[in-house]
Amino acid sequence: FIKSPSSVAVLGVSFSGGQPKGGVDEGPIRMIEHGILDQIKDLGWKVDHDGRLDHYKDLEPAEDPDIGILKRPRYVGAVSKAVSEAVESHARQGQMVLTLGGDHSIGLGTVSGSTAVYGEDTCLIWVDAHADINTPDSTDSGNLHGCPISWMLGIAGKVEGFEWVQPRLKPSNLVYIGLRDVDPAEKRILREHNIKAFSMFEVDKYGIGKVVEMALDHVNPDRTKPIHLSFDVDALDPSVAPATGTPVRGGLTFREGHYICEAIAETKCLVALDVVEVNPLLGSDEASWQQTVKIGCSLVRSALGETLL
Ligand code: Z70
Ligand code: MN
Ligand code: MN
Ligand code: MN
Repeated sequence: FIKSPSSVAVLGVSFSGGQPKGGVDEGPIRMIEHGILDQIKDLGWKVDHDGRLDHYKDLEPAEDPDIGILKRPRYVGAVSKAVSEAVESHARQGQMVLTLGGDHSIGLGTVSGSTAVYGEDTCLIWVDAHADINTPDSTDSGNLHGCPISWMLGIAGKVEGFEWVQPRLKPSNLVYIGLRDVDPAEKRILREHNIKAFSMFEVDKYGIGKVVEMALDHVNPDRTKPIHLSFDVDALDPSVAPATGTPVRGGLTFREGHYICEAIAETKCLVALDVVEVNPLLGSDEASWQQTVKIGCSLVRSALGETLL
């Protein structure tokens, strides 16, 4: 893979079907209105954005009845397939791929696009309050943004809409940072597959610098493998990023969140970045959603090298 690409493709995925709250589909447009594209250009990147915000409305099936408890399975599956193809085609051209979400179900698409190109070397760093690793059998909510990783690992079983998925992520190449709201069934899955996770407990215990170093040492000891960073803004403390669907207290500070992005930028191994679950219709007032949009943009800039001298 190209260690320092000069061009970044920006995909706006205006999708909310992986969870019940409206508004998360407005994350991309608000980040673009806030100036994220020019901000990236100002960092010296060539920005490839076709001006489209994909709602994938044409992929919404006329009928999409629940499968067991799973909500909108065919729509979520179809959107992730389209996202995967888009990410793959840009990555094949040697571009960094930035995906602005949208709810985290689209992570199945973005990561599938990366692993299609970079294969089993691909490292996935999932920054989140949640593990998003429920299987269709283990989920209690039926919200598919809580399940994308189970498909990547090939433990989801067969579900209509997801036949296209090729599980190419090795459990040893996955690491979490920021967890604090993990379902009992998810804890069993993490243990069973020996998946490395740094919860807020480890962030407090070791400090963010050590945690990121240990996370990188686990998935990418020589700093030679491509990294996909999937950043759910609910990893941040709700006082820092209030406008998100499932805020959980006790999260990352402003600096801890940015530090993760900066340390990954420093490796020069980043090939893809997702910033998801920004919901401008949530938060108590105008200032609180604007603060969240602004932080989404500054996380992107940090991951793309802003803070490095
Ligand atoms: C829970 C579930 C989740 C985000 C909530 C929550 C998952 N484990 N993810 N909010 N971003 O429903 O499966
Ligand atoms: Mn394009
Ligand atoms: Mn998530
Ligand atoms: Mn989350």
